[in-house]
Amino acid sequence: MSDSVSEGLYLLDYGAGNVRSVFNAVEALGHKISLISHPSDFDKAKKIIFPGVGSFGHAIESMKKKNLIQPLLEYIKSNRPLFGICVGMQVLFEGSQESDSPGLAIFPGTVTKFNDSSKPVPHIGWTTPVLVQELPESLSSIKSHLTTDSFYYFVHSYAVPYIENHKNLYTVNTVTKYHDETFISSICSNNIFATQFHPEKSGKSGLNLLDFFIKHFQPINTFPSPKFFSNITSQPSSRVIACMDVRSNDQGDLVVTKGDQYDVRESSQNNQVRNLGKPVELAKRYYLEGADEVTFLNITSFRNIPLNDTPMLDILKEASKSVFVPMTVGGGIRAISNPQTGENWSPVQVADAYFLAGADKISIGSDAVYSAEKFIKNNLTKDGSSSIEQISFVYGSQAVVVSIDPRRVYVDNPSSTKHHAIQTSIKGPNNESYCWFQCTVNGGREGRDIDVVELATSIQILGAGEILLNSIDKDGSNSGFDLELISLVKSSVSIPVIASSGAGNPSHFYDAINIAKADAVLAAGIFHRNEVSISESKQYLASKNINVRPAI
Ligand code: 1PR
Repeated sequence: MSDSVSEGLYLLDYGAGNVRSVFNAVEALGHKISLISHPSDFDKAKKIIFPGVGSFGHAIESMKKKNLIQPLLEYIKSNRPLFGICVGMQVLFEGSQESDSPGLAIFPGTVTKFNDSSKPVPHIGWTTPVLVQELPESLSSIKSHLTTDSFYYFVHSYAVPYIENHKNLYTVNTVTKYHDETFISSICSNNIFATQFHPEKSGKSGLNLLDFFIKHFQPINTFPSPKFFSNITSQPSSRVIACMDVRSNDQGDLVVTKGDQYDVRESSQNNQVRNLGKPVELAKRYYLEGADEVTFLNITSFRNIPLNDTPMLDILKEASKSVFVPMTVGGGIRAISNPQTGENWSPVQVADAYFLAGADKISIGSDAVYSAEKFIKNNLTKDGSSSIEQISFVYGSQAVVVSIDPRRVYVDNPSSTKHHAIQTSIKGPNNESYCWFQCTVNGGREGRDIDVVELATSIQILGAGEILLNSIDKDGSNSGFDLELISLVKSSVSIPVIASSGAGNPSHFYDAINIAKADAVLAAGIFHRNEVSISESKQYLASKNINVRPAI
């Protein structure tokens, strides 16, 4: 790519969010991009990409603190192109139900919260934008990027609702349907192009769209008279996620390992840690095979200080250069103090390090259990002290996943336990017909007196945006997911639930989605051992009429 195309291309870094993803996506396209981090940088900019991750209020307040609001408004007034992404689109409106801070009011309207009584919220997943307006000639080539074959990645609880025939709709480019609500998924007005979805995390479709903006987008001063298309059929798809459990092996290298009911040592080979490959190489492979997300779990981080675990941060940095779908990282996300040096890190500082290294979501395991226990003890009162509350305040709940490691505890009679017990078709060792699901910490090593329903409902109130639901009983078994566990959790919360542990073939994915109503399915062993590929899994799901983003 010639430097003239890239010249003057800037990325607005207001210090709250993962700018690395956009940076890497632009560089992978062969362009150069510089950071705007000071008001004077706006003068040099010819095109700006304005990525937004996190909450509306935090984005506005961070920009205020850095004195970026006035220069941004002047930049927009000067008719130079701007590409707003997600919260970078939302702040262009007058305000949001998410915050009392006013927006930039470039566009009329308020960003509102999805209604979670009928569907999982946040909306997390891949779906297609639907063009609702005839576009001007200069934008006709954008149409090829906004067809119903182009899936983009959305992650948000708030959106600008689409109101048909509203007088301001001349700015609407595409809309997207999320169950019963239709919202604006992209706008195009004069010098502004903005999307609710994340092109930098939308694989090839997203990279093409960014490339279009960088190479071809010019301000459009005249729009043809509105001519709306009303065939809005897009619907969210089910996600297929590849998970890598990462730890040091006995030689000290970070490897992808895999447990059998959480035991990652191979008894037939001198008790060595199983080594199933290198994390970055596997992540790249899964991206190319069509994974909708990749997850890294640093499974022994409870033993050490994750911020000193720079190899894990290096893995993320390296993977984010070639993996353009969302990456989640878990392991050791909590408040940390180092007794040797006296240093202290807040949970947000620990999360910052992971986000800056390229993570899009962080996953909290043990610390979520302790937070839920405290929340229940305090009569369901939030006091702002938990890692979930603190990180979701800054990055938004959609960036906070809670990873649950439950195991079955069998009872003869539901009244013999204070915990939520279900009747089960998988009988216990003494032929018991009931069980409850006990939450554990430290990689399943310690059982706690809290069940999965108590944990799931508490962490939702504390601000988690998604649940990664493992099962110690099913982990590594290839015998299918624990459908009873997934159904129980799904019926207890309104946030999305990722089914994990036990996948042995694609029909297990179908059952988790179709029977247990999981929002996404995750597997490790079958993908690492090449028993089933991600594309085969997706083809199978599509053949069963499950809406999935086709593998690329
Ligand atoms: O407690 O915040 O430090 O987080 C630690 C994280 O590491 C937690 O998310 C916990 O689930 C994970 N973890 C800890 N120990 C293990 C272990 O295996 N010994 N891995 C572990 C959990 C479960 C899944 C696995 C699925 C799918 N692994 O990640 O990938 O079960 O496997 P399958 O498809 O092969 O059946 P914290």
